[in-house]
Amino acid sequence: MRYFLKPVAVHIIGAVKPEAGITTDIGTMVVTLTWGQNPRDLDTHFKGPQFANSLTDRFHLYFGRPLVTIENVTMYLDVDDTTSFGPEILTVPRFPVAGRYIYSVHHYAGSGTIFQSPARVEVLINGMSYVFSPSTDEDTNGNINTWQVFEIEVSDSGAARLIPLNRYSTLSSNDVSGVSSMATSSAAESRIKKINSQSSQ
Ligand SMILES: [Ca+2]
Repeated sequence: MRYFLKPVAVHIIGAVKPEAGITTDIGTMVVTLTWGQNPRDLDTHFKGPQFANSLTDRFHLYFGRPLVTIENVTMYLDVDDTTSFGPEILTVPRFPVAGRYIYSVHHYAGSGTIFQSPARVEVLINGMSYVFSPSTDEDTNGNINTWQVFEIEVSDSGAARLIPLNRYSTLSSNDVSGVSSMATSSAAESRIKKINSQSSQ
């Protein structure tokens, strides 16, 4: 007779080495971003392959493009909260193709930092919960606005592996996740933000 370990919720707070990968089966993923009063506007960014294993043809799901459909799977961001606290919820019904998917948080507007807020990211995948939050303030020069939180590596067989990243950098909203996205000018982005703020009031 074979026994199987019952899945146990795992909480990952702060810096975790990338090799501490966790294997999960393919399935729905829900990512919830919450934060404090300041900065008032943090943003969800999610990037992944448009075709299997592509590192160059990437979709970029964020407030400017909150719905992305690949292979008949629609991934979506529920709302762009611009007035503190969140939540912003990303739903991935299933991973449409093999490859690497990266989830990042970007400080768009408002005083304070991702570290001071502090930002908090909860990942639910196949009944497991993973919670990420910056453990220490690494923003020594006050310029860091991007937190690459984690990566999901999906194999050709469909197995998904969550890999904590906890990388910090300074990027424009267009460049979050390190791969240049489909063109959205800063001016266009500001207009989108303005419309969203007005509609949420
Ligand atoms: Ca936001």
